[in-house]
Amino acid sequence: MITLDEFTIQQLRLYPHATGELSGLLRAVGLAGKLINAKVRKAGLIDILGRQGSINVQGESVQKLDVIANEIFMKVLRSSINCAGMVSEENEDVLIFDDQLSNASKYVILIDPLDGSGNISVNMDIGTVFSIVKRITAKGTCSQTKDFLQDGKKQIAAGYIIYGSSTMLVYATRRGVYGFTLDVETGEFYMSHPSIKIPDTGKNFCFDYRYYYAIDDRVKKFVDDAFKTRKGTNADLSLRYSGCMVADIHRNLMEGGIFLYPGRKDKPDGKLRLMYECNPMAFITEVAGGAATDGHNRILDIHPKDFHQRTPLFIGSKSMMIQ
Ligand code: AHM
Ligand code: MG
Repeated sequence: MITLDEFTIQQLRLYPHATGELSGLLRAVGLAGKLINAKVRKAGLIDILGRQGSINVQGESVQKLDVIANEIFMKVLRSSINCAGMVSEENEDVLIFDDQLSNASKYVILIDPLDGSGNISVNMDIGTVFSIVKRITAKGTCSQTKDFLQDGKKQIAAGYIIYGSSTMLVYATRRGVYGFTLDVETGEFYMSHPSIKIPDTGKNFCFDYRYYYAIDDRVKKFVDDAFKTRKGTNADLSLRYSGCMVADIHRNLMEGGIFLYPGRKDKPDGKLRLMYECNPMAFITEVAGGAATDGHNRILDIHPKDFHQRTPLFIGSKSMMIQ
């Protein structure tokens, strides 16, 4: 039984020059996840369900739990002193931690504190997604653009937490993808999935079909072909779409499948955010042996221009990808 804390410390020993900051940062994310989990588990009993009343930087209605999760991350990461700042789906601007120790940290983090927030009020899966990059400016001079606006392929680590029938934290470094399940009795994340590899194909096809008539002909054909009953091939494909990208991609990592959120006539770049949704999920999926593109190009090669920019996303088992 290896805990998340023990495992990150063990990993540290593999690198003689490591300072322990990445391990510390991953443990801080784990702590924030436990605090959010504690709220989620009694969501129907305390006053945290429903809309908060404001509209976020994305123009979307903010749920109370979105705000709570964001505040938990801001507090935990600031006091962990293992990152120099954070970008969040819920904050318009970059948050730089300006105390001396944080500002000397090697890493910055980009987060969607609560993914799938439309699922909260109906007690369905929700998640957290995070991306960690190494800052490139000198210590004490953290820069909003240089440090945070880096290509996805520069990620040092990325992960997600799924608040599902159990709560899991999954993270990837270039070495592998590791999954930990929260034991609520002891309050520890224990390693449950030591090496996650995505099957090369699978049964799951995750797409919000209501957009079928607004997507371009190429993607329409991709969807049509997937569901054509061909003996011995895709006859048993299931349409799965939970409204929580983290949950759908998690299922595909376990069983094989594809998730797509394409661009459409009214939203050519789709909905999902590059920096803290698509990049981290693409990094994890690639390390697990899968693929992630915007329909043409690799997600991890996109040069970002804005912290909150969107991109179409096709992600999952290699043999199921759009060509
Ligand atoms: P959120 O981060 O505001 O919750 O939005 C992201 C979510 C994804 O988890 C999910 O796949 C998608 O939005 C659902 O959107 P749609 O209703 O357009 O299919
Ligand atoms: Mg999201």
